[in-house]
Amino acid sequence: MENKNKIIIAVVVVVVVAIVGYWIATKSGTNTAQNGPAGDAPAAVETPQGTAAAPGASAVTDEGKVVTQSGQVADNTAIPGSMAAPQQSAPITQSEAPASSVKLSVGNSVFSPTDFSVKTGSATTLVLTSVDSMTHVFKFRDASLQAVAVGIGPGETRLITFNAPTKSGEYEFFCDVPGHTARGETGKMIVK
Ligand SMILES: [Cu+2]
Repeated sequence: MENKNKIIIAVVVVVVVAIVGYWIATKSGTNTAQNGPAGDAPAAVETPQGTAAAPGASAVTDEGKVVTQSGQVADNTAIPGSMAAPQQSAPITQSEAPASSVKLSVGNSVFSPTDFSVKTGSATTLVLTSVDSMTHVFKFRDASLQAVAVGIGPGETRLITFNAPTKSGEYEFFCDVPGHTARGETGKMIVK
């Protein structure tokens, strides 16, 4: 008789643990669905100057110009990260990137794709993702684009919106982390 009671208690405990476990799993599943990778909504934010593709990034005006927080046209020759420069965004998920953006991944000694094309003078959003366990720093070789720089930590995605050059041509980009360019992290932007 005593053994039978012990068995019943054990069964009840197992059932309660299973129900609580299922409830916690369901609850966290709901939270993931609310914030998570399945959420394809762009991270775009409205600012007084215009629309930014993600929090922290420079806004684009209704006229299609990338501007600073004070409303000046962003200066591609400014010191990276300075007030006059186009700003990189806070970290985002890849699915939060705008559909019209140029998406680049970097890792394992290569950019993918290695080149991309943009229209002269257009407001261009570049989305950079680190796909390995390293930090990478995207930069252009030409001084006319020195302000367009994005640093991403391991596995991180960030974007930058800038005014593409008005002069057509090829603009080389590279990873500025020591040793990464030599290993093959380079590519080119074709402006036409
Ligand atoms: Cu790198």
